[in-house]
Amino acid sequence: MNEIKHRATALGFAATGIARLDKNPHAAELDRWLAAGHAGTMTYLNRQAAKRKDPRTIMAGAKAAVVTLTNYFHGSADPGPSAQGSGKVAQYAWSSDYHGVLGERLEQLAAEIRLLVPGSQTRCYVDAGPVPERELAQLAGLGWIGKNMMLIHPEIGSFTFIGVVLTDADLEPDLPFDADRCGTCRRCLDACPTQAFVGPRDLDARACISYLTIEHRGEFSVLQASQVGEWIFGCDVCQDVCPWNVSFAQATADPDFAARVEVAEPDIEALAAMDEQEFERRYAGTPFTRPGHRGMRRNARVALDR
Ligand code: B12
Ligand code: SF4
Ligand code: SF4
Repeated sequence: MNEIKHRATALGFAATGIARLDKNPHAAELDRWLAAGHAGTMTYLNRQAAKRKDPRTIMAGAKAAVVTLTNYFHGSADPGPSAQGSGKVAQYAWSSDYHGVLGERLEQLAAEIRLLVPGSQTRCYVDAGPVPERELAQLAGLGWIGKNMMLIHPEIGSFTFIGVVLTDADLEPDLPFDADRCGTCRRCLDACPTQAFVGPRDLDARACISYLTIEHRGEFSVLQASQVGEWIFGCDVCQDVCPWNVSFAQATADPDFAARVEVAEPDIEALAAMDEQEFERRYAGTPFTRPGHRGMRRNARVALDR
């Protein structure tokens, strides 16, 4: 369905592919990952497992997934230490909350699909929802799953958001991206500051800085605090070192993803002392609302104590 892809490009998506919905061929990997406890306190992943293992059950009659990538890269990979007085924030969080921006764009794409296939139904997902997004992106031909578990597009790299429109329209699927272009490389596994990878494509989220700074509630142990280091929201190390990003990632020119200095380079001294009202005023509508006032104050204090 080339017309859908043309319309997706016009809406600002960097790449689009179509996957036929079927049983998830890597359901066993998900089961093993959950059984090993690698999801930590993200218990919603256990509750959603049945749907992730068979995405046809997410929406009645769903036959296909239109999968999109949106580039959020802001500049050269591995930018070095954070600016003076500021903690490090993962690049995907440097702008306004992507859930809102992409949610609207996906709704526009869904409306186009319903126009092209009259009578069809659609449902949009980005990040929140029981959708195995990386798996569907690989099946839709958009790239391979790297050893760092990221979906890597061969011409764009991995600094991308995945957005999905499920539909009951009978769309012609793309071929899956079956090659594994990691080869013998293992830079991401070796560079992870917390050794969070148990093996290739197997991440113990409990040790991942992204999980610790965003999902973990309560204080950090002494070990966790030392591992988190300068990062106060997310972590980019396993993507910064990836040769596919070093060679191919291009900075986005999309105004909806323009970096906001108060998120990209937050003043950690101010953040560590900030009251809840001020936090709401400054950070409403940004990704910082996920860990919230408490979580971000904890992260800033730990970064200050280094
Ligand atoms: C929970 C979650 C996390 C957790 C756990 C991460 C993890 N590795 O699973 C935490 C909080 C740690 C996290 C961190 C990050 N996340 Co996150 N996260 C998710 C979420 C909500 C679910 C992922 C999940 O189900 N994990 C469980 C594992 C087992 O499943 P999976 O990742 O889908 O992996 C499947 C494949 O790997 C497949 N598989 C296994 N072996 C093989 C082998 C082959 C050959 C193939 C083809 C497939 C395959 O089986 C698995 C099960 O189906 C998704 C959104 C979504 N709805 O899917 C976003 C998502 C994966 N995250 C995303 C991002 C951006 C990040 C961060 C980069 C953010 C940051 N900078 O801090 C980091 C990256 C950490 C990393 N290296 O994975 C993006 C990834 C985009 C991309 N291009 O890949 C997603 C898709 C959100 C989005 N809509 O854009 N995240
Ligand atoms: S995001 Fe950071 S801590 Fe998490 S796996 Fe990648 S390098 Fe390790
Ligand atoms: S750093 Fe190397 S092993 Fe890791 S995802 Fe990139 S190419 Fe694959």
